[in-house]
Parts: sequence; structure tokens; C-alpha cells
Amino acid sequence: MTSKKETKGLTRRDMLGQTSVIAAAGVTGIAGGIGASELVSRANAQAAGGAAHGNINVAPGDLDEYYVFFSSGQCGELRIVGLPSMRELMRVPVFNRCSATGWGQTNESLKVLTEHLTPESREFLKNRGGTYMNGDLHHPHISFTDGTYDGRYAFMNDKANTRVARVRLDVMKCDKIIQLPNQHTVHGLRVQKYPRTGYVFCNGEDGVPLPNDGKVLNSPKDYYSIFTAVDGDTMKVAWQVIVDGNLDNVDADYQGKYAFSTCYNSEGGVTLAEMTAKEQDWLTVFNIKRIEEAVKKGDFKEMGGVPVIDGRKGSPYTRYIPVSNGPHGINTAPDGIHIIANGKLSPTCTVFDVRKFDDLFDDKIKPRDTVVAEPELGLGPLHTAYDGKGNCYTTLFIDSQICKWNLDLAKRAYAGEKVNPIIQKLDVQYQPGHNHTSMGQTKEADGKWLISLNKFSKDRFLNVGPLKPENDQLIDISGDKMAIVHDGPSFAEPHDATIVHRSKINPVSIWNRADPMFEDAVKQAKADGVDLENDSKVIRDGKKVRVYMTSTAPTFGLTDFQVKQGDEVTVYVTNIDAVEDLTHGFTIVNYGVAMEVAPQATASVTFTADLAGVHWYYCQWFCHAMHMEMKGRMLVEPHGA
Ligand code: CUK
Ligand code: CUA
Repeated sequence: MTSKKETKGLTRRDMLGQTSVIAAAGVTGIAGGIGASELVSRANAQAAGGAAHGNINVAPGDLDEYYVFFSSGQCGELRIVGLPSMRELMRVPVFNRCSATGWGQTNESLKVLTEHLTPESREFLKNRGGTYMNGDLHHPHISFTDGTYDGRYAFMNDKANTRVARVRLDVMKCDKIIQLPNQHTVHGLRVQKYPRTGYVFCNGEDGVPLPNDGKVLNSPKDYYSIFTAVDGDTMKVAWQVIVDGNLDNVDADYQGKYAFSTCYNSEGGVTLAEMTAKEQDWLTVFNIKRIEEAVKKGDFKEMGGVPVIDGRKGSPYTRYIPVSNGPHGINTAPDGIHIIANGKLSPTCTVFDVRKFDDLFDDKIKPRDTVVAEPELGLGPLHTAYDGKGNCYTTLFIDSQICKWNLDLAKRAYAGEKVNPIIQKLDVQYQPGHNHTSMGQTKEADGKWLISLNKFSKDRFLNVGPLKPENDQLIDISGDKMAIVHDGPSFAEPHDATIVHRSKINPVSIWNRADPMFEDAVKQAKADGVDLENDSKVIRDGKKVRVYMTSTAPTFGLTDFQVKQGDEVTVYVTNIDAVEDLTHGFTIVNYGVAMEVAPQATASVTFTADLAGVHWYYCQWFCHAMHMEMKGRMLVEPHGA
């Protein structure tokens, strides 16, 4: 969620809608010896029609069927969770800094975090740690080939600092980050589904002057929002499009022809009242072929080193389809035909037929002729997921519900038939944002599971103080009725998640010695005549000292090394254990230095040895019965000694 404006003027009780009834019932229930959660689970069991729920109990030693890639919002990391157990399996640092792995401190991670920076950003960040310390990761999406996940990469946005990152799914580490020029924030992010990824589509949300160098300030009519296509293979900006209005979320078709973004603030306002003044905003459709041709024939301006196309109203590259004020989520159905814009401020969802976009761009039909249904679902529709059987699951933020409805019935109702497309409304705890079905964003949607990412957990967990966890609820959708089967607390703030069948993801267990992640260390060692896997030695190069050591449980290759105060020291640790799960670490006491060294990896860290004295270094990953003894001394000779 980007704003809570839809709650304006409502009391908390109004906001909670039906859920307040359950909460009230809970109070009575407690008096009668039944807790609120018991009542809710009874209600859910009832909702499930007494049918057996999907089995969420993954027995000790058994593996989950799905990976879930969760974003973490303002925490800036990617999280990997197993489904159906909902156990957190791993955290992948991306835009944040990580104390355990040394992300943001090792040379390998600093390269990823800084190599894209422009000279101006580098200057700006010089006294701020050299890179951004925060990130706001909303949307993690897996690369596609031919309409389904191919297991190569996850791409994700940083709304806070206008960055896009890529995580390699073979090693589950971030290998590329770029900052988008001209654009201010990147919010919506999704990838090209066909023929492959291909493009990573990135929505610029806020409007700013172009260029944003301070010459234009308080003149909102000169602010522009930008849509960017990043090449997922090279991680370079392929092209950008200037648009009218603020872009919110984005999705792409299964034909490789179009991308489309929900757009709010068509008014171009800068205050809440201005941004919501008009009755309508748009779905903005981007014609990929036409844009590629424009880039080829030079119909663009180069700004910030990238081609920028004018896609404002009236341009041949875009179409603006009116929808109710402030649409939020945009979701392509697995049938490859329908796309749904979620109303947010309107109680409706708008369904488009993507096949009609050809005629729309040829001006054979009017923008609204692409709409084939517009069911009224409830208050605050934000995102819709699919089961691959023709049903849609829409989160209703204000009603705190998931609405299950049938797409075909909605189309028939829109055509004038007297049918009700709504199948079931299920209370969730509370205020859902995104929701996701298993494989539901691919043509292989399997209709088994739904996760509702609820922004509030309120009374669902032990009280941990004023800052509460959020609640990711697992819902079984395999039967006729939805049923909640698990409550999962999560720390701020998973906006989005992608549920991927485990058959699609094949990570390695041990690093390949030829991996590009540590190629710089390998190069430097070669130049120093050091064999990383066999040698442990100290190379002095003026005031620079390079310390090479192996690690194999439970010893480092060097029991001590000596440097002079003020030396610039780089320590390279190579884990020569080739045993699955045998990670070592390297921490220097009172130096703020720590890094992870997984099996067969080399990791390095550079620091100035400005603190004289004896400093023990130790392995911080419990690796052996003699792990406590896996340590050595850095001896720092004081100035003038
Ligand atoms: S947004 Cu957060 S609930 Cu950033 Cu995907 Cu809709
Ligand atoms: Cu190596 Cu602990």
C-alpha cells in the first residue's frame, strides 16, 4: 500500500467492517471459554463447508512444495519462505546491510551496490557510507520463458532510492543493482512473460522536473513521471517513456506486445485533495513494438544517457483507458486474455480484453471498448490473484476480506445478464494489500493456495509492543470454498510475494570456483602470485596490505598476521571446505568487520587498520566441534614503533 487515504473519514469500526463482528463475538467467546481465534477458525471451518483443509503440516525432514519469494518493504531484503509450512528459509540482503553476511561491507557486495553509481551520486554518497543504507523493496518477480518461471533470476524494485536489483536464483545472491535516471521512485515492477524476460518494466511513481537539477522547483505542471524498460540480461535501461499522471502498478501480457500500468493522480496534483479531485484516472498501455521502432528510428530525446520517448496523451506509443479514480493493482489472468485493474477508491474491478488493444492502437475502437466487465466487489479492492479455473481473488482492504468471484459471470453481468459473479467473501485479519496464488502469475496457475498479505495483525499474535508484526495468512483455495489454514507473522513490510513451484528453482549447494561473484579476488590473487585454495600469505604493496588465507573447519590458514597502524588492509578468505552447509565466517573484534564465506567461496573485505593492538579474528558461523577455537590474531603495530 502506498497510502492509507481510503480510510479517511471512516471510524476504526467502519474500517474493520465485518471483522469487528468477529472481534465482538470473540469477547463473548472468551467469557464462555472460547478464544477469538478459536471462533475464527470455527467460522473458517464452517466457511470451508466442513471439507478437509489442505495439509499445511510439513513433517520434520519433509520439504515444502513451493518457494515463496517475499519482499520486505522498508527492510530492503528478499525473503524466501516455504509453502505450505510458511517457514522462513532464508533472507537475501539486497538494498539493506546485513550483519551476518557482510552485505554492504565486503568488496564483492560493495561492487554490486556501487558500480552503477553516477559521478554525482558517488559524490553525494561519499560521506554517507558510499552507498544507500536503506531500501524499500515492494515487488519481487521471477524471470519468465514462454509464459512461466524459468528459475534464472528474481527482479525487484527499491521505491526509496529508484533502484532495480537482480538476484541470481542459482546462488540466491544479488548480482546487479542499477539506479534509474530521470525517474523518481520506482514502484510497480513486473517482467516480460513472453517470449522471455527480456524486459523488466518499472513504474516511475512521482513526477519531477526533467532534468531534476533545481532549476525548476515549485512548478508542478512541469513535473513528469517516467516508465522504464530495463534489459534483464544486461541490467541496462533499454528505453523510457514520459507519461501523464503517476504510475502505480504494472503488468505485461502473454503475447509480448503490451505492458500496462495503473495510473493515479491524472490531475498532476501535489496534495491529497488535488490528486483525487477527478472522478477518473487511467490504465496506461504501452505498445512495445512501436516503442522499439521509435528507438530504432531515433524518435526520442537522450536524457541521462538513455533514450526517452514522449508517451503523453495523444502519442502513438501509448493509450490511456479511463477507469475510476485511483486504480491500484493490475493483474494479467493466466488465460492470457484478461487483465484486471483494481479500483482502490472505487468498489469495482475493471476487466480488459488484451486482444482488443491492437484495434485500440489502430484507433478502430474507443479506449473503453476494451472493457469487458466491471464487477462491484466491495470496499478497497487492491490486488487480484487467479486460480487458473476462471476464478479471481481480490483483496478488499477496507472490508478486510478476500472476494472470490468468477470472471465469466462478471462478463455476462456486464453484458446485461442477471447473474452475480461473487462466489464467496472471506474475512482476513486484517486489511489485506497484495494476495498471491500458487503459480498464479503464470499460465501454469494451479489453484491450490492463496496468501493474503495483511497489513495489520492487531490481536492475532502475542503483544510485542506498539510496533506489531503483519500477518501473512495462508488460504486453501483447492475446494469450492476458501479456508484460512495458517497465520504467519512477518516483520515490516512484505508488500508482495511470488509463489513458485519447487520444480522451477534449482539452487546450487556449493559455490563454483569460477563464479563471477568473486572474480576480482581471483584476479588480484593471480597478480600477487597467490593460489587462493592453497596459499595463506601476506603481500605488502606500499601502504596496502593484502592478507590471503584459507578456511577449513576448524582453522584459518593464518594463525596471525601483522600490519602497521594506518595500513589499508584487504583480507581474502577462501573456504576450501567442499562440504554442503559448511559455511565459515570472518569477524575482527572491535573493527566492525564481519563476512560470510560459504563452501568454495572467496570473500574479501577492505579496511584501514587505524586501531593499534592485538585484535582477534574469529569464525562466526558454528562450523565444527572446535568452532570456538577457529580464530587468529591481527597484530597492529602502532605508528612510530
Ligand atoms: S503496492 Cu503495497 S499493497 Cu507497493 Cu504492490 Cu499494493
Ligand atoms: Cu569456521 Cu566456525
